[in-house]
Amino acid sequence: MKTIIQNGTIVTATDIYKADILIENGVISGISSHYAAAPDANVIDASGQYVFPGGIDVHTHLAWPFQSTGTADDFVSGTRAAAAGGITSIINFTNPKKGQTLLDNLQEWKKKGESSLIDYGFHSIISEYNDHVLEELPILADKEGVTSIKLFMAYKGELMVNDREMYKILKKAGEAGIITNVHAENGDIIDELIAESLAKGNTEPIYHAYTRPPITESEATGRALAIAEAAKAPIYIVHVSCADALQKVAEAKKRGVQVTAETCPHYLVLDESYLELQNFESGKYVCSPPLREKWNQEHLWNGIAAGQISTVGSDHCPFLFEGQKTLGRDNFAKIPNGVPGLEDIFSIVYHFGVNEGRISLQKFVEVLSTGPAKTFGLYPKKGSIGIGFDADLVLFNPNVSRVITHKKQYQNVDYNLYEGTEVKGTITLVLSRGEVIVRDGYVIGEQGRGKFLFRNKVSKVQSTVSAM
Ligand code: DUC
Ligand code: ZN
Ligand code: ZN
Ligand code: ZN
Repeated sequence: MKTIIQNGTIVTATDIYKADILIENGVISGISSHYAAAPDANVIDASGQYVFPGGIDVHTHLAWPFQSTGTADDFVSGTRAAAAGGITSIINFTNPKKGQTLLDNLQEWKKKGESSLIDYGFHSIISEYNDHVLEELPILADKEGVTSIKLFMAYKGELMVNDREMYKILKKAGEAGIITNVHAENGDIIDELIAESLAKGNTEPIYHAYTRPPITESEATGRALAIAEAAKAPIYIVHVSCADALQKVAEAKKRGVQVTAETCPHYLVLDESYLELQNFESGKYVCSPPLREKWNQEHLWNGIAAGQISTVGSDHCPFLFEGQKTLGRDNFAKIPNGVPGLEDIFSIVYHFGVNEGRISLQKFVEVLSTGPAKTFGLYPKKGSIGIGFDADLVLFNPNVSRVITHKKQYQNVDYNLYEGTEVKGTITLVLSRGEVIVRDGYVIGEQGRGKFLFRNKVSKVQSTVSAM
């Protein structure tokens, strides 16, 4: 069966044009000014709508054990939420058990991934350095198509690695064609600031922000970039939240460091004042790095427009308010760090970015699809609309508004960060490899249809920089 999408406005990272799309066997087989309806074709009318490449969210924590609890979405609820929100591929973090090899750990995560509705890959987290880890890296890339790993510079005792370990891992990863994600916060200073704060009886959620000030992020960002430079390896800085850290990225790019930077919707739209909401509503907004003073947002948007930031990832790390976030009612340090966001990333970036004039339509596609695909070895299979690409497509009506509410979400959380926010633009149809998986807000695709993404090696980070 063929599918023809007629009369839509196709948007890629470089172009906007009206054309019809022909899909055969899940792949885009033609783009033309017109394809006539045929008896053997399923025809979709996209008049008045944008046709975007499916979103690629490279920062998700589905089914993730963390801080003595675990995230509220698994691969069933999480990938349904993703699909509903226009995301057709995710790359999720693994979480290794102490003493387990990366390869054994990956097999466990691939099993979990089998219930996915959309296509999925993994970044292998390395939290325990040993020589075996180094030996496994080339196998991970060559045999498993896992071409990215993740290191943490915070969460000592649970995830943190030291500088020497980082250097050795980055160096070997770079040689193996693997890009290293880095969570850049100075864990030692933060642990001391938390201890000082609690000793003074400062236990409210706002102290989460005060004990993780921008200097702890910018210092670690600068250090991570220096380590990557010394190791001559590509590096991906996850969740850049503030102007000072972004400045470190800009300086490193100037020196020729192979760095790609990501920010998240919550840093673009929400600010530190949410951590002062009454009745512990503030607990809902605790994530790391923390929400920042509002003036940082303009720097992040400008960073996207100028190409310093190449991707927006959700950092979807959902915890229930009742029973999980409330663990820290009397002590901010016990609030699990993380916020939900996968279902709304597309809407939020479109509304506050494109609608409000901060970025172009092409830039929107670049940071949500093309940039992530190029950075993580999925391009040119995913990440654009062109002949030979998977038919992962989002039909979007820019003239219909919707109000975001947790009452109408697929993600398994009892709240939404953007509750009550009206966003202009609504997803009407989502296709994954040519199959309609979401129609008018309803997920109709079957669980388990998602495929594991065997990714290309990342020998050199391809620049996704372009003007606004
Ligand atoms: N930050 C979060 O908010 N959650 C997961 C881990 C992290 O780094
Ligand atoms: Zn036509
Ligand atoms: Zn992180
Ligand atoms: Zn994260």
